[in-house]
Amino acid sequence: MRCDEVMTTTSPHGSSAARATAANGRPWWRSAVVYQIYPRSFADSNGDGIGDLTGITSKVDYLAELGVDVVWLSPIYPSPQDDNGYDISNYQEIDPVFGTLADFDELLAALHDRGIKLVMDLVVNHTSDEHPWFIESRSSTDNPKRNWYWWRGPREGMRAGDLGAEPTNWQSFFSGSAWEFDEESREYYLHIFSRRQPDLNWENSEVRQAVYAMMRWWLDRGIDGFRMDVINMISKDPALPDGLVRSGLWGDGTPFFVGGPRLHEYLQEMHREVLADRDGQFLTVGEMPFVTVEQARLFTDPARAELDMVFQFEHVWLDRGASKWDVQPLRLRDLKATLGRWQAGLAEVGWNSLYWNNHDQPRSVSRFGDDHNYRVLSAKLLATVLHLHRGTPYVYQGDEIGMTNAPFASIDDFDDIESRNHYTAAVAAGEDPDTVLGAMRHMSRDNARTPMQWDDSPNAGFTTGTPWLPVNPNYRQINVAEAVDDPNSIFHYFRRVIALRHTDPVVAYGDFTMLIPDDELVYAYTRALDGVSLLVVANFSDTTVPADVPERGAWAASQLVLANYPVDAGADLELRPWECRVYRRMVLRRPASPARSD
Ligand code: TEU
Ligand code: CA
Repeated sequence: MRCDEVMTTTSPHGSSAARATAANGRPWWRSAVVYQIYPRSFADSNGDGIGDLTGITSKVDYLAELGVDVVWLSPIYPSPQDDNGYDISNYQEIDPVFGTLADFDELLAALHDRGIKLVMDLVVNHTSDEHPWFIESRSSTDNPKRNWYWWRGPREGMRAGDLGAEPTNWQSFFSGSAWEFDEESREYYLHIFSRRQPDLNWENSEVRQAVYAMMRWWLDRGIDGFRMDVINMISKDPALPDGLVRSGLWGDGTPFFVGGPRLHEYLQEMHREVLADRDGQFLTVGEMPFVTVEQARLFTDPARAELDMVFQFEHVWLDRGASKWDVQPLRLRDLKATLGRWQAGLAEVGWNSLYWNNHDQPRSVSRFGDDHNYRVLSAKLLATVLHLHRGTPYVYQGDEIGMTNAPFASIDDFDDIESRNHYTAAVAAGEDPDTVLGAMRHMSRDNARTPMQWDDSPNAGFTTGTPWLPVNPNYRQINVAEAVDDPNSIFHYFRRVIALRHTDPVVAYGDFTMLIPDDELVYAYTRALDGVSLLVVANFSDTTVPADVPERGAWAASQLVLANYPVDAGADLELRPWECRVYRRMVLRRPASPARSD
């Protein structure tokens, strides 16, 4: 048995990741690729224009053909959908718009039959304001669940309900104050996202135990892990200090609720109470805006039993100024500096997640690539550069066919609460509506949420009804059917990139070394393991440029493993527009020269 061979307990076909630890003692998810599904927009099976579980089940063979090992489902729980499901009113059921628990079990079985795991979205920083816990909590100031949320009276000396009487000056991520006044009790409750997403009070151990019980319930149902929503915001500074006001009315509360004082304690308790004594290995990934490399080393250090990996945000915050709507040009040097620092920072301890986009970010080929003149080439290049880093890659639905940002015309085309609230607040503050819309076309989350493009039939085969969000009109050219039929498509290229991680241990486990960090056009790095070395070179421009890396000639003469252009054998490392190449060679380790000190 080869050192990287995995002891599979599930059916031979489909992806090889298995529930057990890889034979080499490394967790299975270190050689896995995750596919994120946004259920509202994936596949509609009953013509109501909204994607659903039966729709996803009808596509599992497509996912198996792509070769992914894990599916992460964005929330499918009952919800008034104020934030498209990230506002949950019942954690242990399925929203009827998505189906039933029986539909869920059928999907889980269909995925497992193909060796694909299922990771659920855990949204426990806040609930919906329609969750029974909050309805009880709100019902009276002495209700036993009052302290399950953050309730406070008005600011000292202020009259309840008046502007400025909020307990702190914190801004919500969805614009406006992070506090909502409750006429009934004359008190305020905290919501760092929408006012219909009240924050849970994790200081209260009853809250924590209720969450752990709910997690065990889903694990008992056979799921394989959790993606944890804004999990680094669950511990707040109980003193609730005001934040710095940089502009406008509200202050920045993040220093007081991001990476809070008891976060590590809670994550260790969660692991102990939910995962530690459970057979098998599960994947846990924590979404952590603002997290630093140093903090991530602690969160993902296996010895600390907190999380397997985190989603960091530095590389998706490079092209912004004061806010995400203040769009700035992206410099490749900055992108390499950030991703290189995360690679180096988690080389010895911890583990990286790798992603260009998700349901909160614009489409990667439109943002980091060139979706006009080089869509196919740049989509393949972005997959190559991302997937060959050290860490677990995440594919967001549609990446594998190169879906692009959408041509939103007016504010009426947008659905996302973050985008619509921003538009209202910005225009009310006197900003020019067209300028605001311009930024939203670039950065709105709705760019990621247009329906999946399956074929060139009406509504791209997503629904036989009226889609909840318009299908991108470019679906006639960009769709799964066309991609599957074209051996040179982005889809088949993704299959090769994903297969490389399954077949070549250097991809999953090799040491990472960034090359030519100051080059503004070429991204280049090596991976090395047990005498095998890979070189990845990628030209992020529409001009032909050299990849001026060390031992350039030797690399050019070595084995070409992957490329998005046809390459003549031995061709020099002269890269055409948006060209990427991957070379492989054996590097004979030179015997250590006795002189060396280190
Ligand atoms: O996102 C948290 C988060 O950081 C995002 O709000 C992000 O800052 C913003 O969208 C970027 O513009 C998580 C979920 O992924 C998101 O969909 C939810 O809206 C949010 O939490 C609240 O649950
Ligand atoms: Ca449906």
